[in-house]
Amino acid sequence: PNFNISENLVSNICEAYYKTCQYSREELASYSKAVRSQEGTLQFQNMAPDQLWGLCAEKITEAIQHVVEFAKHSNAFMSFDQHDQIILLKTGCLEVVLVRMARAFNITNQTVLFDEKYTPIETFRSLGCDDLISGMFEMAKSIAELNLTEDQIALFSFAVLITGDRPGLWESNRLNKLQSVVLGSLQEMFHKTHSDPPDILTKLVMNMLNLRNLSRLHSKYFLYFKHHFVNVSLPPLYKELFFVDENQPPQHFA
Ligand code: 4D8
Repeated sequence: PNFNISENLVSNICEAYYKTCQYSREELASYSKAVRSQEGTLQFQNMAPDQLWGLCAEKITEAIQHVVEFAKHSNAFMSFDQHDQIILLKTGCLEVVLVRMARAFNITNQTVLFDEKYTPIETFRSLGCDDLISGMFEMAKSIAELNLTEDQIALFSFAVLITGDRPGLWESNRLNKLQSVVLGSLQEMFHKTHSDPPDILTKLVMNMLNLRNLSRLHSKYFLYFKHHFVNVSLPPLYKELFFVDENQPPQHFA
């Protein structure tokens, strides 16, 4: 198929996104009054790291499941072979979660929605991976500051998902072309909402590189935690996505 009929493409991506975004903007805003108290934050800070890691893995996995659904609802994504779909989800799902994190990030008080409450970065201190967590918060903040509309978040997260240069892909060229079409539509949208469209697009493209670095950093910590906290039971999907074992066929995407 070719993707020149970009109007259909765009509306299908947005629809897929609206079906799977978990919280509407209104819901997120209504949560914003629920800010975790200092005592509440301390409770997490004093938690055993393995316990907090397990909890974070659970939450991230839930968010990832919605990203998998997002991909499945997109005709363009589904037009690729399952082989490529799996690589794209494995390498890109955390990046898409981080794009989605920007919507659940409150710039005014630098908090993120976690376990029903907006909570500061200190909540995650006991994990002992400050560089990863602060990188994630920085990323959420820098995307949130761009004031994207929901349609724009939909297109941007889709562009991240269909990155064509992940190792092992069969259809890199077609993915790259599709990504250009999506980014082109995104820039067109910026003409209606932003004063300097090329500038916003440049910022987003820079964020894409940064997202990739964060995803790598997360994978490193994953292997480290998995090795050190052998007793934590993790969601199967989380293990499958981030535990690099070439001999293990994927099972939990269904
Ligand atoms: O829509 O699923 O409800 C964050 C996780 C977001 C990490 C989730 C999280 C999200 C990253 C839990 C732990 C982003 C939403 C809620 C849970 C993404 C931190 C906060 C989803 C958007 C906000 C709202 C800790 C949802 C950064 C990371 C720790 C590691 C050990 C990797």
